[in-house]
Amino acid sequence: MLNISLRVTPTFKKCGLVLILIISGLWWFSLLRRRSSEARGIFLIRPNITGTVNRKSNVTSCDYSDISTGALFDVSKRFPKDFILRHRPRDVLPGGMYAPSDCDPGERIAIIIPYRDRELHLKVILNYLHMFLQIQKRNYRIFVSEMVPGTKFNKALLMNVGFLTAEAAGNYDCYIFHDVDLLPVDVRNIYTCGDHPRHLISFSTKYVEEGHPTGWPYAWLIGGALAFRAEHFRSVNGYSNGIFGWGGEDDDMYYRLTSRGMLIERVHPTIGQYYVFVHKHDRGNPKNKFKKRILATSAERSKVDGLSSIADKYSIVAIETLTLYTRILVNCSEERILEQMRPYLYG
Ligand SMILES: *[C@@H]1O[C@H](CO)[C@@H](O)[C@H](O)[C@H]1NC(C)=O
Ligand SMILES: *[C@@H]1O[C@H](CO)[C@@H](O)[C@H](O)[C@H]1NC(C)=O
Ligand SMILES: CC(=O)N[C@H]1CO[C@H](CO)[C@@H](O)[C@@H]1O
Repeated sequence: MLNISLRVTPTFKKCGLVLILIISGLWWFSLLRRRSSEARGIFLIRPNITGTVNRKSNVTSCDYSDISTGALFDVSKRFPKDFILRHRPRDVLPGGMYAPSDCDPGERIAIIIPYRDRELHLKVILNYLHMFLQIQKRNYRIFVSEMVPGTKFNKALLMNVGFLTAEAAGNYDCYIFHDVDLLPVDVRNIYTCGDHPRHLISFSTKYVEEGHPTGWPYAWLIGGALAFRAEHFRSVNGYSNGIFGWGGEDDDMYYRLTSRGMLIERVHPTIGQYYVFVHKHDRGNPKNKFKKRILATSAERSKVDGLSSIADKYSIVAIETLTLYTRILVNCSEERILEQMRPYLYG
């Protein structure tokens, strides 16, 4: 047998490395392109809920350099819930739409809140977010995505349906998935998308209470408030459809993003502060027993479990244009979805 010993010069090594980088870059690029074109055309178009606040053609762009307000309240104190409940948002159009009249923010955002049985939190967050986003001069619409009574909470599926509905309604520039019990404290934390998916939280009172003095328990945490451009969200195939009950969907999203080499931006801790309502663990929303298995299969499963496979898994029971938000009522069959996910859940 020939014994070929290949002696590599440093330059040759460098060239090889660059070549490998280029090739893997191209491979990722083609993968992402393929994924995003695959996902297109599957979602439902519901023209009846179209409606966004149009960009004004000749008003000047909003100036964000003059947002000097910082924190709206002191996170270390009791949250002024009564004040927020009394506060009535003004100038909101039906469906929870708003755009400033004196300037153009240049970006339209959809806030998507997956919701289950927390009426007080919903009231507080709606009042609060309208105020917060109006101070920030954002052009936005708030969607609340909810399961029909009697079904188990599937937060990730609700977020997917919220995304598809919002996209069909207004083809937004930016989609922000937002928990119902989280209040952004600092107005300088502008609700907007970046070049990468952006996690808006870097400090949360909930984690301080749970014994993490930095307000931050682990590096890969991306739950709570996450901002995507549509192409970011589509390139990871959205969230999983098969996570019922409490927990796992955000870590699953983390692996979806990182397995595709996507970077995640995070808002600086000085302004990324959130107040979190403490609540007892919801009844009727048990911990997800497949969590371990789900997180072990995230990367592989993300190719087939998400926006690309959602069409036959849910139905929209109603879309209501309410005073402060657009309500999306969703039905799905847990048994049927889990049956389809069987190979990933039972191994
Ligand atoms: C904006 O456009 C409208 C008509 O489209 C015009 O009446 C108005 O004067 C314009 N305003 C400015 C500030 O240019
Ligand atoms: C939800 O779907 C199930 C079938 O999967 C059906 O029996 C039930 O009536 C639906 N609920 C509503 C409120 O549409
Ligand atoms: C064609 C159609 O279904 N139109 C409906 C759209 O939604 C509004 C309420 O938001 C109804 O009043 C219309 O009848």
